[in-house]
Amino acid sequence: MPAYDETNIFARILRGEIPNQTVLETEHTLAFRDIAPKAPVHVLVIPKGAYVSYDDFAANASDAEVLDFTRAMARLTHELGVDLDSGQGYRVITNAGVHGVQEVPHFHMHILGGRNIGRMVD
Ligand code: D5M
Repeated sequence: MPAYDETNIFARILRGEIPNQTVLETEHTLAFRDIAPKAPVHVLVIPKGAYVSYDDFAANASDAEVLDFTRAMARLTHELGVDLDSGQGYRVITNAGVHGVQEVPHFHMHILGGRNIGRMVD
């Protein structure tokens, strides 16, 4: 696992050094609008802890952090109006490392919705 880079942009957001459009904040989780949205709904969900990737988070975060993050995701899909009860639906993705083309080395999930996201093809 690469060392966590404290200078990455999401670490700076968490430290309050740069602004963000917060959608939800809980004890261990922050969700904010993506700066370059790929869909009408495009929200990034990050743990407040210093984790590089999904595998880092899943292996090393506390149960409380994992539960808080997971429940925040479900709350967000509902509050953003894209959960299955809305009749719409959404896509959740995370990019990791070189092949995943991860730009920001702080674990994050993308929630995409508000239109048909299409098939996952290259
Ligand atoms: O992509 C990282 C995502 O983070 C990409 O969709 C742009 C977004 N981004 C980058 N900087 C910001 C700021 N300052 N606010 C909000 N969103 C931002 P990935 O390839 O998943 O690492």
